[in-house]
Amino acid sequence: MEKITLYYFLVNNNVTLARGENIKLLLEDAGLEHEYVRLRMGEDWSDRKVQIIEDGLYSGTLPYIEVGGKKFGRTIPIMRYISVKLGNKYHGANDEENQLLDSVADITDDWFESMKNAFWGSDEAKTKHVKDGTPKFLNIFERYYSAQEGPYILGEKISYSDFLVYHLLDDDKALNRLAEYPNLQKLVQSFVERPNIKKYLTTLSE
Ligand SMILES: N[C@@H](CCC(=O)N[C@@H](CS)C(=O)NCC(=O)O)C(=O)O
Repeated sequence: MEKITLYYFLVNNNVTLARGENIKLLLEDAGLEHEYVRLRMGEDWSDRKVQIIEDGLYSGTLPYIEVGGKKFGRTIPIMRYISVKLGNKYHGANDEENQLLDSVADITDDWFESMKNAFWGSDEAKTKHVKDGTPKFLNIFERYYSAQEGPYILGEKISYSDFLVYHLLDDDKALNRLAEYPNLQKLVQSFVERPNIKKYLTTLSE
């Protein structure tokens, strides 16, 4: 693929927090040439929002990517688009596998929304999310991953949904809450050992 430019907010001064990082991880894993442009909410966002709506990203939201002079929006559709461009590299092998990936991806969106509402919500909402919200999603995903051989949702082959689940575990500070979730542990152990991911994660801790 041609060079990809990814645009997303820098949330809370944390370079990995929130939606853009799902795409960043996929770009790293695939070894694609890319640039990651970080925008700040208050600064130039309102002008940029008007501009991207004019350019056809009608929801006016981040993340989006620019490739070959065209813009493409929405996290999960962007991941699917890249996968398709790479010959379905991060898709399933048939309609049923792809339905499973769709379902898992859809639930990660519920999880993200729950986490986001707690993040911007009251102390009480935050406490409730940590106590009830996170375990609710850990249980759901443990069930999904325990139904497969693993380590990934489709077995040996990684798919775009695995990136979404891994990154939510990270965003929701659940990577160290996996003692009772052996299949999610297996996912994380394999994910962080993927050569390009391992290299990228090292750059984050430098
Ligand atoms: N489901 C969409 C959500 C897009 C979305 O709501 N993005 C937020 C940031 S996470 C945004 O752009 N907010 C600023 C705005 O709506 O003006 C996706 O994953 O792309």
